[in-house]
Amino acid sequence: MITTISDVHIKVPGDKAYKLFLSFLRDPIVKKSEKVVLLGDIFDFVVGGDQGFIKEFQEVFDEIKSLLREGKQVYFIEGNHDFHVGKLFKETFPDDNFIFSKERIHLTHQGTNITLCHGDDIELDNPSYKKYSRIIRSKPIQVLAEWIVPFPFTRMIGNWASAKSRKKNIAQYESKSDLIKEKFRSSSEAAYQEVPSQIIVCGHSHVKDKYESTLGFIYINNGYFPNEKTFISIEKDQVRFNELAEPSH
Ligand SMILES: [Mn+2]
Repeated sequence: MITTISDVHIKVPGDKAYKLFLSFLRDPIVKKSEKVVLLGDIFDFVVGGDQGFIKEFQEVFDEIKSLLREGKQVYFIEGNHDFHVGKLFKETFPDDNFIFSKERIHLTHQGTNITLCHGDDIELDNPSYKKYSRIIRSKPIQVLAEWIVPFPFTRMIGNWASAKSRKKNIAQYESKSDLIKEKFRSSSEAAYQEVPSQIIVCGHSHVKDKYESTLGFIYINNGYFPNEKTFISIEKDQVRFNELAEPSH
């Protein structure tokens, strides 16, 4: 089984998102899965190579280490709130079972082809966001963030990303969620045309959805985790939402 989650948006240790994420990492369904896929925006702001992030969220990183010790594969796919973290995370998890990716991945599990992406990469339209994202996630900025000026500089980027996202969230929850749902369904269909998978998992939209496309695949998105408190599991060709066994700690 694969379990996957996105858009937790942990801001500070001990906040609601932090506790819920620990509940996810300790959930019995997660504990019996072979692959755990962290699909981006787990943190509201972790950018660059600063070890301070590991200390700040120590309990979370220790819990991920224990999943790796149990022999699970743990994937981390960058979001638009936690990026340029390849160097830092690979140092933190020096384990072949930890798989880091800056972009979407395609894998076959129990005979099912699955695409896993944060979602901003497949999202149709939104040219101003794409321009911003191309700059902020470019190689020169990655080198700066990972090696040269980690903290104050990345904090600035993070605040900028969070402000953009807050604006986005307010808009989404107020009136646009149906439009966004439709847009992500179309975006997943465009992604399917590039690489056909039976299941396409996305985050980023903050709109929870499960949709069977007439093209013959399933698109699923766990939405904004602190509100939904659900995560996704995939067993053979079955994909579903799961409630947390312990939604609070
Ligand atoms: Mn996002």
